Amino acid sequence: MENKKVLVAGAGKSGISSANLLLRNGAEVVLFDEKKDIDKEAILRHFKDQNHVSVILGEISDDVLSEVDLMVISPGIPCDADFVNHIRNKNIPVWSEIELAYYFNKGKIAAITGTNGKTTTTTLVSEIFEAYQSDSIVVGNIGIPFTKLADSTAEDTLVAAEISSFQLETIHDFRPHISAVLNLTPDHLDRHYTFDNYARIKFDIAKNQTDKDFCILNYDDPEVVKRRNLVKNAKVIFFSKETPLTDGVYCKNGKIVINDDGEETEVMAADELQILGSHNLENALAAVAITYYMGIPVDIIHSVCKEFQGVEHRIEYVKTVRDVAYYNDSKGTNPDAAIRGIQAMQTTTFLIAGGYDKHAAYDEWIEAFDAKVKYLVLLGATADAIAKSAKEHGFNNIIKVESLKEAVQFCYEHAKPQDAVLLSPACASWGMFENYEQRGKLFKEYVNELEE
Ligand code: UMA
Repeated sequence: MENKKVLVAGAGKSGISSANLLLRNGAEVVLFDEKKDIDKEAILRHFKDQNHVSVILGEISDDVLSEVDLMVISPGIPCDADFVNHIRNKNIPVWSEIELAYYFNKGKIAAITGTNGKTTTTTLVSEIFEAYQSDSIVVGNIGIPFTKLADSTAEDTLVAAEISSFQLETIHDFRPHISAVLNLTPDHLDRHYTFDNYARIKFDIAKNQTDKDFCILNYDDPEVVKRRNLVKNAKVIFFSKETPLTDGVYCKNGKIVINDDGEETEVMAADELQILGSHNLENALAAVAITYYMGIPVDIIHSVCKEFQGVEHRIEYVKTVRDVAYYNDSKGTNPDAAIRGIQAMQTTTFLIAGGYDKHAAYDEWIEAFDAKVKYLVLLGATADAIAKSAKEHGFNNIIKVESLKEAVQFCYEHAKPQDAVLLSPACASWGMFENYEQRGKLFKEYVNELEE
């Protein structure tokens, strides 16, 4: 990258890390963000070397676009934005932040995608890696840009990477040793337009893999299985909750079993897992497959899996106030994830939902309420659409509120002992919050403020 002029698009986490990685490696950086009203000085403070970086906010001129050798694009920026098309028309390459990281990475990558379960699986994989050797990192959509750590990796570094469809759209050479597609349900259709297009982008995670690599797929998800042929070269390893497989990881007589070329090895009893729900069993099976084919001994996989407690913002118990238990599932950012949230509830529930509009359909999620949801407390841009859909399904206990704080307060005032309150929005947080973490943290803060 020495002396290359690189346009980094987006001045969020990914953009700042990409710019710093490029600066460390001798490039000249132009950092561009379409938002006009962000503090330029605050952005510049992220860089030790400010002589080789300039920041442009709002609009970028054709002259600047013409001068660059490469553009690195942050995941949140749609690939069909005008300025991106402009760059493409000039035949200037556009790299995803992940592609830039891969260019500098030396480690062995396990890259995990899918609609849901990515963060839980990536976290479990990273904990298994860490128990095996301290030289391991966890990066990607999970919240730590891969570009932050890519150039500190060595050949033996184990990299657990959570990868989103946004990040996969502009990869070119990115080749993980292990890839995984956990499941596929419609998400981000405002950006990818069709489910098939979204699914194809997810499978691009395996497109550069060779016959020395492995692709881990969910045998119980028909949308994944029917796209199996999109994996051209990597060896496909399936995982399944119920079907024994040659070359795969599955449950048999209550045990999690690895079948490697016809030879079965028992890993653990499925009920040793502390993470609950059948979706979490799938996440654990995937993590077992990923780490086993990465070469981690089975006893280490077992000991980490049985201690694993799950992740923040994913059906996370917060507190019980006046005999009402509060759960934070802020990471339920699409209807399918939110179905898992409501399914995990054991009692009548006040459900707080709504948020940014990704053009999702809410029918299946509302059908999954299954008489368990007592009240639907709605906020955000999708409140009206969800309310309309709920009423069409005969669910009328709905209230619209203006803020998350008001939502918590409503639940506090109306829930009866033994009810639960669940924040599981079925929508992204954007528009009202910076991200799902901020939404989840605020929810916990409001719950913790409630009087006993
Ligand atoms: N921006 C523009 N034009 C646009 C959109 C955004 O200029 O059209 C600018 C914004 O003004 C902002 C910057 O880009 O200043 C933000 O960039 P970004 O949206 O790519 O966000 P980052 O802070 O770089 O965070 C990204 C991921 N965000 C998204 O994919 C939207 C984070 O995933 C990820 O953790 C982080 O990189 C580190 O890798 C979050 C996410 O919501 C958790 N992911 C989606 C999901 O999980 O469903 C895919």
